[in-house]
Amino acid sequence: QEEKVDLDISGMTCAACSTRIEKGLSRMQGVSDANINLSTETGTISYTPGVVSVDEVIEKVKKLGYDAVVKQ
Ligand code: 9UX
Repeated sequence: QEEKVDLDISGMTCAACSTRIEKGLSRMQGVSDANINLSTETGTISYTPGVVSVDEVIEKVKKLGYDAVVKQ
């Protein structure tokens, strides 16, 4: 029952930023994969609903110092 969500992420200025977000999100319970693209300012996160929510993923990105919204 794994799902994927696409995010628009702003505030990344160097390649280490995208790596920081990937590592931070990957450490969360319920997140199985996080691919962040610096040049397109997007990310795809694989997660298990019920273990972690999209809101919690977005809050984590914000705690790391960036902003994120669900990609429309
Ligand atoms: Mo690069 Mo990003 O020095 O927070 S890691 S700007």
